[in-house]
Amino acid sequence: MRTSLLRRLVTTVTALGLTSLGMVGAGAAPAQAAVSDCPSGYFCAWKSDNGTGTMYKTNTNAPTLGSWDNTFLSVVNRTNKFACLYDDPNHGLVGGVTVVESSPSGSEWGGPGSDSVSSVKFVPTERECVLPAYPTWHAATAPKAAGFGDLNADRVSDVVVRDTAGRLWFLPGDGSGKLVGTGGWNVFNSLIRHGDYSRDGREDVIAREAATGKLWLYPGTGTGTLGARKLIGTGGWNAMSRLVAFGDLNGDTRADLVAVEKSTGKLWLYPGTTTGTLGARVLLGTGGWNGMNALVGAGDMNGDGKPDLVAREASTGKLFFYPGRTSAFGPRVMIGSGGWNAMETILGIGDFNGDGKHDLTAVTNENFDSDTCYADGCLVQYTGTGTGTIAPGSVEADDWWNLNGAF
Ligand SMILES: [Ca+2]
Ligand SMILES: [Ca+2]
Ligand SMILES: [Ca+2]
Ligand SMILES: [Ca+2]
Repeated sequence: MRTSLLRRLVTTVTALGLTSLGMVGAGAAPAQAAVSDCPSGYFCAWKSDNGTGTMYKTNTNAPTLGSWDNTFLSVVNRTNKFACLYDDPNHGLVGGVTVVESSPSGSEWGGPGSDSVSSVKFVPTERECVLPAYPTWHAATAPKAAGFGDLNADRVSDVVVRDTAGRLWFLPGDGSGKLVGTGGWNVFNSLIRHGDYSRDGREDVIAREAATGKLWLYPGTGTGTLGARKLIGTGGWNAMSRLVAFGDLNGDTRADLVAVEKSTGKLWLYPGTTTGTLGARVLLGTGGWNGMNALVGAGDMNGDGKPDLVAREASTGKLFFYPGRTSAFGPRVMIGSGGWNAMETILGIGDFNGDGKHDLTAVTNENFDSDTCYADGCLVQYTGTGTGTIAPGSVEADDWWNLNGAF
């Protein structure tokens, strides 16, 4: 779907002979408008293919182009947003759409990929040229009490998505999306949830700051939004390759964190405490956990009351189920025989189909190939059987591309 809707702008500055512009000799005609005449903060277009002649400019959405309709032959985007060029007026999607990336300096310019541009729109993320900022998420009401994978406590499994502009979107499960983080979230290199760390009965989010290795708690408010953050790890958390917000593994009813130590491959339990901070760590796995390239806090998939772990083995693409015990995991069981490296993200977000059993959700990467989805950006749903295993996957959406994580 994406390739038919989005064409990338190819810029070839030197091939278009721009270097000769401005080098007019004595007695020559006055210099024409050139690409460099496009003001900072504007999108500009010309009827010539080399950025000369009469110049069109705008920095606001243009549903129609008047006398400029179907005339753009060269363009430059000096705004700080993506410029979407539509073959249809009014930003319609029947014809083609070209995305022109931001080039504030104006150094990147070229042909628009179409001589039939009829409207222009500016958006913060590329996907918004053709789709909402957030992807499609549908889930059913679960019969059991709220708690796992349910930030707004309505018993419907929900997802939080980060977009490429650093915003957070809360997807309640009815196909809609709500902006819950207006920007700045790209400073984190890990975003996790699953469990109530602050003990107010609401699920919280934990974020690791890439630049500092600090760990922050963003308390859930119970509506899908997040409250004022609190520092729960003063530094050093970048020594961990993977963090999993897990639910309660040690059985004290407080949610815990599980993490893999990069240098040793050890798996550690960081217990939640009465104050909402993390207590002294406990060894869960003596080594080898660096061989896993995804860890998923999946909730209680086998129905014994203890949350379980799902992990992907990097070398084989196999998926394993580790049943939770008290401050430990039982022997693992293979629940996916291969191919799981074609998933960009594997999410444990509770019971999405409302049968009372925890399920798994995955978003594909460029290596995925099936009858119903090719390449990245598909949402594949795997219903849990209640024993820790999962049923074959079903592709439920194809608009999960051009995002920056989901949790
Ligand atoms: Ca919910
Ligand atoms: Ca605990
Ligand atoms: Ca369990
Ligand atoms: Ca289920």
